[in-house]
Amino acid sequence: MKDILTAPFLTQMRETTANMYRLGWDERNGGNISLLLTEEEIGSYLDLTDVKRRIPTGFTAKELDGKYFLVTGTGKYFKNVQADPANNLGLIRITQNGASAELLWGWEDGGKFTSELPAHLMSHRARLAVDPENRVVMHCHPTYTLAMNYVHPLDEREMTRTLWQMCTECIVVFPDGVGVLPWMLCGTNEIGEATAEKMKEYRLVIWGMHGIYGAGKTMDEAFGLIETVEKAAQIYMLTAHLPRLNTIRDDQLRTLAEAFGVAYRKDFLNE
Ligand code: 2HA
Ligand code: ZN
Repeated sequence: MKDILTAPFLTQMRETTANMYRLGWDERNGGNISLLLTEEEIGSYLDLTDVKRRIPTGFTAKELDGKYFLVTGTGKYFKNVQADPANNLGLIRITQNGASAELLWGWEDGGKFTSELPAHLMSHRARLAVDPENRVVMHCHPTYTLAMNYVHPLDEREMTRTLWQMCTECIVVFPDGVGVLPWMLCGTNEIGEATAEKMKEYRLVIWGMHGIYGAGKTMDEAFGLIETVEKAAQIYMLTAHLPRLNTIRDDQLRTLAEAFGVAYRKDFLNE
């Protein structure tokens, strides 16, 4: 067996959590990531018959049975993942119609998966139905995105259009826009179901006054989506209280989207 600490997926997870921590998106135990892995990817690092523990998930999702996920742990700090992956991360296999997670590696101190596992697994299921190559679901609390939630209508069309106006690249990076949920209790199956419902349509979902979810084929895609929204939200927060002299007009946004050939939410722009 090869040393799992040398596995590319583990390196990626350590680097991503470290980056997110340093960007200020994941204070204390804030944020969580799940990465879908294949048996081929992990088979040379782990004995897949050696189940350390079985942990109930509290929900069902039969489409996910037999799938493997590398997941951040509940109560764990992104700040600590880089130096101590074996206590802060876990690699699980989903079984029993989604009701059980078999721990194959990690959480060596007795820990378990993020409290947001329902939102993650339900979002994986929703994204996989739209894009069979989706692998990553990422949640965090980016500062300016959160700030914007307090001073901007929590409306998908309005929020997306404002973000698109803040940086020329936005409509090209997230032409599908940003889904928005009102404030809801986190860590529940209800917010998981609501997030997954939005994920059928969007790769980005804002949790009102809490944070954001991003999904993608790779860690870079999910990270890049959130990073671009956060940059746009930063520009918004730096300018919202000042007289607006210039903007990217709707016809210019349309020109951009068409020049880059992206399928954008035409209904999110004004005539
Ligand atoms: O895991 O971010 O939403 C901590 C959180 C909960
Ligand atoms: Zn959170």
